[in-house]
Amino acid sequence: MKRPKLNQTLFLCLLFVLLAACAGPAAEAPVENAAEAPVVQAPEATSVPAEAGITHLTKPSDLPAESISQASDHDSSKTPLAATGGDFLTRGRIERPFNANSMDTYFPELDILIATLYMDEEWIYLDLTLAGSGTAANYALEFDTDRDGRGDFLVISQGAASTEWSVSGVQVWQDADKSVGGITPVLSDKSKASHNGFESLLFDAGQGDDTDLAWSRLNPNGTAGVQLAVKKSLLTSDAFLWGSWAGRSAINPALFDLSDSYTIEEAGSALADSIFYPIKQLSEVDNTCRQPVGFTASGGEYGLCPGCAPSNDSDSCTRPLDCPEGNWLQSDCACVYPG
Ligand SMILES: [Ca+2]
Ligand SMILES: [Ca+2]
Ligand SMILES: [Ca+2]
Ligand SMILES: [Ca+2]
Repeated sequence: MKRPKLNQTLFLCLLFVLLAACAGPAAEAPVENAAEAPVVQAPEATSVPAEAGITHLTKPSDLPAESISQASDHDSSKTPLAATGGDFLTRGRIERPFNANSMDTYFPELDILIATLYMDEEWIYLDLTLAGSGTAANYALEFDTDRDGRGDFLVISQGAASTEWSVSGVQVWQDADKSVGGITPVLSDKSKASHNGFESLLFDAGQGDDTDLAWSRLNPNGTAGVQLAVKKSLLTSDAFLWGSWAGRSAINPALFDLSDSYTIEEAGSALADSIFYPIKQLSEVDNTCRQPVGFTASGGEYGLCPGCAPSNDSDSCTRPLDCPEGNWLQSDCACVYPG
């Protein structure tokens, strides 16, 4: 009489094991399905607008209290119809926050007054103090990381319109083939540029190997200005030169150096006493001189700000060695090649 009871017990155990075995996969199935779902949907995500599919792991916060570098720039609001100084295209110095030809419209949002660099553990920040607010414009931070005078990276903010950090409109370009600057970096070459400027787009509004690489925002403190943030990991060196830009269509990566893309005859000059006055093809753009970070400048660096090194005085203008004496125009600090 014991055998039927044993069989019944064995049967119940077997049934339990079978149910448990079935229950296992059934319980895991939703997890597997959940894990597979994004893979199935991924191809469709490529057709979604760029910002929609971006997941950010980190973003910049407030700027550190202490800056690491600063460049002051000419204030062109002081004189109507002309710049007060700082506009020597053939030396890479540009001060043109005006419209072309008549120069009767001044754009305070394109006039950099102070450019300040900050750095923390993860980010390099550029803070641009502008003469005033206006139509959304483009701003850029240029790095020369091997200190040969050729810009290596260009971080551009296009149309920043909020005080919140955003990757929208932010691009990072590289001059991977070392063509920026043509024959002589920063300075105008004898013939106009045929090179491609910054040709490699590393980051575009969150698209790129690092979706968090670069950000921008309007100054959140109420003063007219724009801030850019880019990861320190972009740069291969802790010692570099940096400069900044404000402009509209002139902030075009393919046109760098601008001093090689326009002759001074084409570009004109913003200085009232120049024979090339007024500005013509190159207008609505401003830049700053370059400051060193992480090293002591020798004074021979291209585009270096005045006073950065004992032997450096960029405000004094001397004829470059590669400019024939007959082609030198001291009043414009320019080497001019007829025809
Ligand atoms: Ca300025
Ligand atoms: Ca360089
Ligand atoms: Ca290039
Ligand atoms: Ca050049």
